[in-house]
Amino acid sequence: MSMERVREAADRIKRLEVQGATNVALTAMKALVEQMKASQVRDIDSALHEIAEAKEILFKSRETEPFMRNAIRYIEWGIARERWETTSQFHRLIHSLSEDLLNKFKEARDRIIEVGSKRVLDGSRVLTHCHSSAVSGILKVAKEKGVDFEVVLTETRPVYQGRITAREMLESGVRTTMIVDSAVRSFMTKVDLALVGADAITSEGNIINKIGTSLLALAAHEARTPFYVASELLKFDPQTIHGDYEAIEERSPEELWPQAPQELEIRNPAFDVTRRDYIHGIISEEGLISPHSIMEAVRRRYPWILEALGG
Ligand code: RUB
Repeated sequence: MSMERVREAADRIKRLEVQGATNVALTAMKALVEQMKASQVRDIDSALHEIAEAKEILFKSRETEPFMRNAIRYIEWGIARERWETTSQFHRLIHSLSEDLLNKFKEARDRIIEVGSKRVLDGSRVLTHCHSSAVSGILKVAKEKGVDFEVVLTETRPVYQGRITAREMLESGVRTTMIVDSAVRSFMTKVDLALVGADAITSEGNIINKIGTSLLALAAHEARTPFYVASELLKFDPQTIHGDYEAIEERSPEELWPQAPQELEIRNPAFDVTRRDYIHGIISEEGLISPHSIMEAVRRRYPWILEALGG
């Protein structure tokens, strides 16, 4: 099988045409489902073989994306667990597994927005970094509810995802100020809340998000500004339970300086780790939880994330 749809999605993800953990997971899952619906698999072995091929391509597109990996493993796990005998039964199963997942995504996001929007208070200023659809969702709903607040956001070097957030905020009528990433400490005393998204949550309750997030958390800690993370527990990486580190994607040096002097070494990690000690709370589908209780929350809500871990 050519895996055309999967390859095309992986390319768009790699190029950042699709950006943010949630959009990446949705795009990867939809591509896999389309590919499987077009395929003529007749038995479990050939189905699992095709999924393995798709996983190989999609997982490499962006390394630090457990949400995408969990979504694909859910489909794989369902195919291995459910009874199906014909190609058309297989196609129906794929369809219902993807519908289940989409419902889980939606339920989780709705709850995060409901909980998170209560943390945005009248007269307050919220600092954010990068572009997170969870954070944008919270801020948009707070605005719709009539809360009068402002947003301060970083431009987010090197590829300026802050501009995406800025446009969304302005379209929603939120007063918005952009700062350079290195101005975070200067502005931390002028804001009431720091709110970011996440790409990954580890078993220790640490979170991984756009490079610079951990600096923001440190500055928030020093200024005693509450630092919250809005994230689906679906971003939990089960491999961290076994001691594995979450891989941090390293992107092209060209993003920093195209045609830089050849002898210059450029490093461009896309994400960094924020220790749980700096996180006031994770705004999740299980409510506002402490990073310390992450394992219980995942076990309660998504036992399959722990069961479906198959590489
Ligand atoms: C995006 C980023 C976002 C998280 C959460 O990085 O760090 O904060 O992915 O996003 P990039 P969401 O632009 O490199 O993908 O809340 O949409 O899942």
